[in-house]
Amino acid sequence: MVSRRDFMGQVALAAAGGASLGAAKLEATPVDLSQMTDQRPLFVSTWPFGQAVNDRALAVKQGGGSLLDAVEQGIWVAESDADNASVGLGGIPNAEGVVQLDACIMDGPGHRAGSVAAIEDIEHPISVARRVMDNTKHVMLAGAGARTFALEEGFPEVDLLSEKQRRNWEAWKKKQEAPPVGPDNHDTIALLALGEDGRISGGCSTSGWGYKLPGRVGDSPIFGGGLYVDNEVGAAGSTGLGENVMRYCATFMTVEFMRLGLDPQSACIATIQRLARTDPRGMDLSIFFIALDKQGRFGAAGVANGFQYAVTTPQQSGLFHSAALGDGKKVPEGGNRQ
Ligand code: SD4
Repeated sequence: MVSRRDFMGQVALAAAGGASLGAAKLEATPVDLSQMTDQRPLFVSTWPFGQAVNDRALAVKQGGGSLLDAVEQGIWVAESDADNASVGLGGIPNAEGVVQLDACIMDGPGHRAGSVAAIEDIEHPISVARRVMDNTKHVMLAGAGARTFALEEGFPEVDLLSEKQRRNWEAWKKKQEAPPVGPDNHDTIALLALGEDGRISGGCSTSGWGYKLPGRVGDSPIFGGGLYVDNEVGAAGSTGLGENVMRYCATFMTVEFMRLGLDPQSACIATIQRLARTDPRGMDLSIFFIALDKQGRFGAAGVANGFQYAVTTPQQSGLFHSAALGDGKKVPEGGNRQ
């Protein structure tokens, strides 16, 4: 069994290996042995709050649920946490003070997918995304239509705006400044899962960019944006400024890099390098990726230091630091919202 401390002890090496890659080459970093496991199920998710999500997912799976149940119900933990200001209940509202949520889910076998965008008044958009996948002929529902569908499916109507976020929003409205988000309460949950039978599933859920324009849809409900799953290869998820992810189909790119032979961390690095070469902003993109492959390897990379991700199997659970590219600046106070 590898303890959390052992996990943490190995991360510096992994990060250093990632950062040393040349800018234009498609090449693998040496795989850190702590970044592969034959233990199943394997859950990999974004940010330290992903650990509680992984724990729930593991419990659901061990309790007899499917891998997809594990993904869905794991994500419920972040969605129901009112102290988490970037997912579900208690999320930061849009510029009009309305919480609008984005989420998607993918199931590797059959390449099945469901998604909701800019949905209001529903605590668990990940479950609505699953119903879209399971109960409709469609892949994505947005806005008022998504909300109506959810209510018809029996989801309760919930006031998602917490008192704290309402006060913050009123203060923001007066000043129209950057949102006051602390380092412990930011960002999207993306959860990737590999089952005992090689099945791969994933989900993603967020309240998106705080004080966004009403109707803004980020990368999180977009396949190839916030999430991509390919049952032959692996899965990737993203957090950060969605505008800089969805323009590039970045998680699709990460999975395709893995198909070409890169390990997950190298694939995340190669994705960021590709975007940075193309984008006028270079590395100034505020983006972070996690990935896992069919063999049970996992990894992450971002354009700044300080992005942590959670990894859980029945035998071990811990946080890793991602490889950091760019100039190694820290994730800014307040997460990556700008
Ligand atoms: C979005 N990617 O809506 C999400 C939010 C996020 O760090 O992850 N913020 O753009």
